[in-house]
Amino acid sequence: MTRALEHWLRVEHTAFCPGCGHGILLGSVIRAAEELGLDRRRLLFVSGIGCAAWIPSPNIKADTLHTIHGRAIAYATGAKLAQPELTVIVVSGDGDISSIGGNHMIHAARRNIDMTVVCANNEIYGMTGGQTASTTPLGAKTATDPEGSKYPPFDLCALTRAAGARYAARWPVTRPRKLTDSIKKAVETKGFTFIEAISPCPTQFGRRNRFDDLNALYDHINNLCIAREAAGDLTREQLAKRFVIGEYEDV
Ligand SMILES: Cc1ncc(C[n+]2csc(CCOP(=O)(O)OP(=O)(O)O)c2C)c(N)n1
Ligand SMILES: [Mg+2]
Repeated sequence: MTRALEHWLRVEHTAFCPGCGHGILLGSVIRAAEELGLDRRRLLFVSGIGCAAWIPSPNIKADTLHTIHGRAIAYATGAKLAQPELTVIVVSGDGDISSIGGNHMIHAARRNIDMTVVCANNEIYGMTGGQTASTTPLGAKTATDPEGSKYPPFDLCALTRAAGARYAARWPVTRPRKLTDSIKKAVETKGFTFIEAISPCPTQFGRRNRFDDLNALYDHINNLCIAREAAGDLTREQLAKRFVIGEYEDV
């Protein structure tokens, strides 16, 4: 962590497992806050429950609401309605935001509540032992689907855009500069905006899916990424296991 960002941190070390992508996302979030020059007196981070919910709280030195599972966006909505001058940024996990919290996600997008939601997608419920999430890839092994998940995952950017998000973007944590730039753009865009950060989970996802070597998991995720521009020629089936990366915005 560079010196310029240290004043955004409350802690010297995070509690994330070795190789977890959430720490890289933490870096991108505070770099975006720093580069935007966000005023801490008008800034609120909100998270639910899960490993990713620890990204803002206790790590970021700003006001943080560490709430209950699946309800981060509901709390964030309340805070924004009570104090419209706040910049509200939700940072939480794929399970928290899009599985148990999926209804809040789509309705906040539909109502165009002015907030940015950063979803750390590690494709699994990391903290509770590796259960299947709404983002788990078809065929991926989890604690609850030892034979492989039977259902396709949500495309969270398409889902939030269809529900009304003014801006959405998807990047893996291996592209931290892209993530930072998209978080900045999302925060600066009025209305509901959504960032999906693909964040590898070596402990729960990697271990069950035979990525014993950390590099293999990171390589695997990088290899699955395909730019939006290049994805246009592929069929739904061909794209089913890929991460289409890039920005989705109004023209
Ligand atoms: C109402 C309720 N249901 C279930 C739980 C158990 N629980 C806590 S975190 C979590 C999953 C978190 O997964 P995710 O949001 O993807 O975060 P990750 O740990 O993967 O970063 C679950 C099921 C809970 N705390 N509260
Ligand atoms: Mg998760």
